[in-house]
Amino acid sequence: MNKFTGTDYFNIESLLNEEEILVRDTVREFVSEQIIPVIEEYNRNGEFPIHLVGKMAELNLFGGTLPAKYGCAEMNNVAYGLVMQELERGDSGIRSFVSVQSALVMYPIFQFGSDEQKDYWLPFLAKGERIGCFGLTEPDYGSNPGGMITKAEKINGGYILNGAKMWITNGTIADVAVVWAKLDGIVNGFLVEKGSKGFTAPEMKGKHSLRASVTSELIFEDVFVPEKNRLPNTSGLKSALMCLNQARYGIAWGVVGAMMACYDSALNYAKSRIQFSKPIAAYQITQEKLVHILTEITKAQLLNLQLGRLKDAGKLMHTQVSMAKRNNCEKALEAARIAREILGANGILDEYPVMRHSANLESVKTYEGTHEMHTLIIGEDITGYSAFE
Ligand code: TGC
Ligand code: FAD
Repeated sequence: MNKFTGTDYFNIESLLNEEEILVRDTVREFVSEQIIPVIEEYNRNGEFPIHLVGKMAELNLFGGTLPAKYGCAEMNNVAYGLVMQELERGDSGIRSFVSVQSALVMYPIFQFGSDEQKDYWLPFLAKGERIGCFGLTEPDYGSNPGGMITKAEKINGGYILNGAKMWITNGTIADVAVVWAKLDGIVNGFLVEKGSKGFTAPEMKGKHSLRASVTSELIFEDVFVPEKNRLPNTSGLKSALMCLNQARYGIAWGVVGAMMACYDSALNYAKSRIQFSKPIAAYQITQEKLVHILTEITKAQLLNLQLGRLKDAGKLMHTQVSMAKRNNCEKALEAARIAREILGANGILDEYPVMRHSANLESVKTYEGTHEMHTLIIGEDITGYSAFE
């Protein structure tokens, strides 16, 4: 097989610095050598390739933008985005793992935790010696997490937690769950440790999407959470939403990797598949499809780069993250479906990555805020009218 060299029609590489290119190429090689050869089997078996955690930790991919004093790479946001892009070329489930560990577990501990919590948890999480998950969604509260019913009650020395979360990436394999619950009606963040009495995290089975990722329920029945495990600097739902911005940012970049994989597969296939005595790449309709995918990749890459530069400059608005997440997920799913068409019947086989990416992107378009939620977030920003209710 040819070495993957990226999809870069507009020479966007010329806008990257040396460190960003180095990070991208290192992860690209890792994905080609360590993820792509095994991912179809894990996907088929519905298992997360847990052996990759240590390898990704060696590459310092967890909590990539956080300070070196916690063992993190302290890279800029563009480099972090490129990590997400390359990982998702392998599989959305692997990018999800790193997203959750970095943006939804290490970030809230860093942002809202005490010094003791940061000093204790961040180095373990950076080394992949502890795995985390993020529990916001509930069975009856998905797009509207502010309605959550999971609650904490203050008692001597800590809190008693009751409720349930659903659709939680990494839940069953996590050592620590960042859990959002109402305390006196106000959303607070808590660190719930594996093995706490009354806490269970059964895996959800039967997924057609993100099969190489663990998705779980989190159930809390009178779980005691010690005072030291409340994130002291959270302030209502806004704190949870701040974490989502970090994860949505990574998704906007990640799905470009999935698009690249689909484009690469469709282009190579179209050049070699002969019908009516010619490669199907020689037909205008196939060319239009390939051009459409490539154009959407290029637009998404440019959107992401500016998003990253704004984030690095501290000027990013969460509505801009919504626009990139919304657009790029929609276009990635569309690209995967078109790529599948180009491969004809072969497109449904796991000999090619296209159908796996297409199925994964159904989840990616839904989680971290559905397409509709991001439409309404941007709609409210530009019109001044909230259309959620
Ligand atoms: P609302 O009244 O609009 O907002 C409450 C306060 O928060 C502020 N705010 C934000 N702040 C920072 N970042 C954001 N993205 C923010 N969005 C809102 C807002 O200004 C307000 O501040 P203040 O100072 O006035 O109090 O809250 P609402 O209850 O009306 O909800 C708004 C809505 C619908 C946009 C929000 O709930 C939402 O985003 N819903 C979508 C839910 C979602 O995305 N869930 C994701 C769960 S985690 C996940 O899916 C992980 S996937 C993992 C993987 O990669 O595998
Ligand atoms: P609902 O909110 O029930 O929405 C159903 C449909 O109604 C959607 O199309 C939605 O856009 C539409 N809709 C809802 N309200 C409106 C409205 N006001 N106007 C117009 N349309 C509306 N959550 C976590 O907390 N942590 C995780 O780690 C996590 N990982 C996940 C992993 C996977 C594989 C998946 C699939 C989900 C994960 N989620 C996680 C949950 C995810 O964030 C939610 O699925 C998502 O926020 C949508 O919620 P819902 O599925 O309950 O859909």
